[in-house]
Amino acid sequence: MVLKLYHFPLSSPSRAAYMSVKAVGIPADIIIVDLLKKEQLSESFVKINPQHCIPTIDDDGFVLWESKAIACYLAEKHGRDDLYPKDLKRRAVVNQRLYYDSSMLYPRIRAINYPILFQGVKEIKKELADDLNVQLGFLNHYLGESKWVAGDEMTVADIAIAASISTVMAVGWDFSAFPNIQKWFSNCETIPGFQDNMEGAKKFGDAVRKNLE
Ligand SMILES: N[C@@H](CCC(=O)N[C@@H](CS)C(=O)NCC(=O)O)C(=O)O
Repeated sequence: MVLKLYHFPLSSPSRAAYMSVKAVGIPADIIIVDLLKKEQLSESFVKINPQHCIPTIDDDGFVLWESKAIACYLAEKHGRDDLYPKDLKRRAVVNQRLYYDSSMLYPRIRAINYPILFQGVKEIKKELADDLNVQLGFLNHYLGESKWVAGDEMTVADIAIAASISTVMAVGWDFSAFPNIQKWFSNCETIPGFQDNMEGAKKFGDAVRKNLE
């Protein structure tokens, strides 16, 4: 049975899972769950994923959510050691970058955008902007040491972080202090599915900027 990906293109983690599917190169049935219409709370979706979050995959009855877990599972299942290296230390660095995105970078992006999109907040608070810029500084530093975020090859860590950074770019963030991120991001255009990712990010960025007017 073909893989099912429950997806919403405005969501950065979901775009990361989408690009992972494309990068691994497997066919998939993309099922849109529109979060703006609260479709994730439908009885049928909650039955599939009681945590009702996207991205979620159904791989012939095996259901999994969390974008990074999905990316690693698919790369491992399809023998894509380039995307998720088998070598212990290389994999450890990929994992470190994935956890950095999960626990440091993406939460700062969400902390800025979620209140603007859903809670009527009309400004980006300086403390939140500073917090995000600190994390962007770390990413800029990693990218001064290697072409890709976890070494000289593109991995699932690049896919995850590219999805996050696409969102930040789309809201119109100032990246002038982060030249290594800018250079890396232009290389990310080679990630399969990257243009679709940018379209979703643009819709998200437009919605945020509209609410800031
Ligand atoms: N850590 C999760 C984050 C997933 C997540 O927060 N998904 C949000 C959209 S960005 C969602 O589905 N929200 C709807 C809900 O939780 O009801 C991942 O990387 O997949």
